[in-house]
Amino acid sequence: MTSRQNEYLKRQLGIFAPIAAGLCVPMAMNAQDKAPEKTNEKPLNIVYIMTDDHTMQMMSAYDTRHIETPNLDRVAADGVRFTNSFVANSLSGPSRACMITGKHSHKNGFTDNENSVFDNTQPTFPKYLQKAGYETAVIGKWHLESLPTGFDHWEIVPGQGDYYQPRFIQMTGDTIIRKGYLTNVVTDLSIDWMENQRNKEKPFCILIHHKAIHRNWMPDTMYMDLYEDKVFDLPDNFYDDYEGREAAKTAEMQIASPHDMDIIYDLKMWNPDVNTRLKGAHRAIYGRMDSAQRAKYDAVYNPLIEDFYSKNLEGKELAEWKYQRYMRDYAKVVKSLDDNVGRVLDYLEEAGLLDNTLVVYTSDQGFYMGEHGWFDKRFMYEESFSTPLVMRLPEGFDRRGDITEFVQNIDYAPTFLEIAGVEKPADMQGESLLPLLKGEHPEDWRTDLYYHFYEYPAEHAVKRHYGVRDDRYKLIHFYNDIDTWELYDLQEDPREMNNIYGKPGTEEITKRMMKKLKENQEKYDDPIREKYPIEL
Ligand code: SGN
Ligand code: CA
Repeated sequence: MTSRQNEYLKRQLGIFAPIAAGLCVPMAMNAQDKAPEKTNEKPLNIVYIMTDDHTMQMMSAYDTRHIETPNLDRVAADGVRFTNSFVANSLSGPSRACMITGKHSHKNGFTDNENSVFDNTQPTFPKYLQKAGYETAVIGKWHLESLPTGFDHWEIVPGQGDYYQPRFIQMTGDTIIRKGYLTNVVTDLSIDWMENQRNKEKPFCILIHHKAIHRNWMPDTMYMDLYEDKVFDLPDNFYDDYEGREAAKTAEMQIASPHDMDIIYDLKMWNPDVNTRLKGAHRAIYGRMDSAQRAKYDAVYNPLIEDFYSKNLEGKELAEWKYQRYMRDYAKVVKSLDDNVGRVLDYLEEAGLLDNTLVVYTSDQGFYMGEHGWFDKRFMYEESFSTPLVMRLPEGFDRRGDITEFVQNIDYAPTFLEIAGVEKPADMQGESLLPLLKGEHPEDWRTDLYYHFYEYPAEHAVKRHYGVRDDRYKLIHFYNDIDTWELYDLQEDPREMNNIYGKPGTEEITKRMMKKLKENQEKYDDPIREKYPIEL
């Protein structure tokens, strides 16, 4: 647990003792407190599975180049795949806050992982669901610093969580250690709650939040040697020089950089005689393994370590070796996740719940798998702005295949409310996806998306920025200690290599996109527009 979280936990358990006892907490619910109008005879359950840093490139429902994810694809096959799915702020805590409130970061107050603490007295969709008679639970990564409210049951990991022998914070305030590999443990706890703990008279909503596939990509023992023979294709812009993109030049998320991607921590090439920035963090993680896990780990990684140091790789050879190592470990962690999503689907089927349950699979944001030479996220560029989103639909929903409308993680809360028959609160900024799930194509559906990233100065050094994207163009303003604009034609330049902002011939497009940016900042009421007013 971080010291900030620890402090908050203590404070909160003192002030809000009723939370731990599972009693009601006073909160700022507004006019929408009225009794829900039920739209379904038999209310639908919601199983929301969210991973961390899982990107479309590594999910075969979206991209078949790298790995197979049969269970994730099963979710999509019995339902829908969103092909234009995006986040509002590509970072864990902010993304989770957007998701749970249905509001952009400037409205829910959780702008970045470093300094924000989620005001847990504000309205969230689980609170509205509880009022509508749902039983709610969250298990796994939480990352909002304050404790969960609006849940009948919760068990969360402190901060980023541990892959092995994970620590969990329980509703009593105790932190306990559970044996095993986190992805399996989160699934065990979730299934146990659905089967043995919840009130089966009520509809339920469970948020199953995995740490996988977050850095530093530690695999489960059974998959430690998986993909070791696989050679992943190098993205064609792996050697990007960031020409014309000032913010990209100073970002610290390059696979090739010894500072950004740590050979010991990230790539597990332990060597007592080599000192790296994050060497200690690797030791702490290794130290959490039990003897059986460590034996398996050593058996797989020790020969790789020996081989690596004997080769003395340099330059491009080293960069490409790092890329392969990164892809393999990431892919192994996805494999366990995929298995565990399969376990949840199997459980729902065996328990007879599948017909009456909406199953959602998504991630807190996308990730770079070597595109632009990077790992990590944060940028409004496509790989990290987008996020996988597939849904298995319950009986009565015949829609199958792709939904191509623009959707964003602020839409999940209003969707779940509509499913529960609760009217969308006036201050919720997202749109319910229910019409899309029913096969409708609302004419007034949004035609552009708004984005705002705040976490700077911080790890990975990605400058603050906001922007707007429509079906063809993207306009971004990097601000704070920089003042640069970027404009992309996604049709001509889908990899966003060519910043055309300020180039002759782009005047009309720029004007149009500036207008859209201004409109979105007004629509969502982002105060940044007072600091950087857009003159048309
Ligand atoms: C940690 C990671 C970063 C990562 C952030 C945010 N560093 O700080 O690489 O960008 O989390 O990730 S590490 O050395 O601790 O692994 S997020 O998904 O939680 O937002
Ligand atoms: Ca994340």
